[in-house]
Amino acid sequence: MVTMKVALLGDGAVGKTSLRERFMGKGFSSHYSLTVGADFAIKRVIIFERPITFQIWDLAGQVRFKEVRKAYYNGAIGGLFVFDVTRPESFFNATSWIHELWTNNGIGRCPIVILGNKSDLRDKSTEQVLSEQGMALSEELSKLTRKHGFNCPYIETSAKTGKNVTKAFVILGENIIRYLKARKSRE
Ligand code: G3D
Ligand code: MG
Repeated sequence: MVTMKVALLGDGAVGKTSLRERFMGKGFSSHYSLTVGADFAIKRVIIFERPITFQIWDLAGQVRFKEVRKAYYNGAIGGLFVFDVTRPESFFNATSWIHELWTNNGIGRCPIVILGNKSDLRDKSTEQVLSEQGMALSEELSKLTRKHGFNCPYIETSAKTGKNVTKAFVILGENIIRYLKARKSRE
């Protein structure tokens, strides 16, 4: 059984915890790690017809200091970067979050899926991050990862309605498998 540690990244209140809850279903249990200042929850999924265990890490509150976040990223093989489509500043922080994760593994060496969350609020909001901006970020990051066997797709989600939530995690799992295969074949 393959276990994949994946980390949720992004500013406070963009919906990271809600997305994880939606994906796990009601009544899941999580385990808090004092050293990491975060908790993880386990979910088994089938990806490319193989059973995989996701260990999904979520920061407890917003940890301010980058040094503390090191342990959070340690051993992560994938990340979901989440921003709020109605809060542009949460999108502009993308590179900072993603590079912090990549600092651990080497630039481009850890699959990432970009999630534009709260898509259900898009029509009600005056401020917006356009789909085209999400796509452009995806394209930019994918230039750095393609040689490692995967892209960094952009997906619009809603933790409220459930739109694309399972899809986001499954695509991340698929890209992790692609990455591991590419890495193995190069050894
Ligand atoms: P975080 O873990 O990234 O800090 P949370 O974010 O999951 O705690 O979500 C912050 C707030 O946004 C919560 O509202 C949550 O219900 C809401 N939220 C999360 N995802 C969505 C979404 O897709 N659509 C809408 N409409 N709301 C969402 P409260 O009011 O509990 O603070
Ligand atoms: Mg949270």
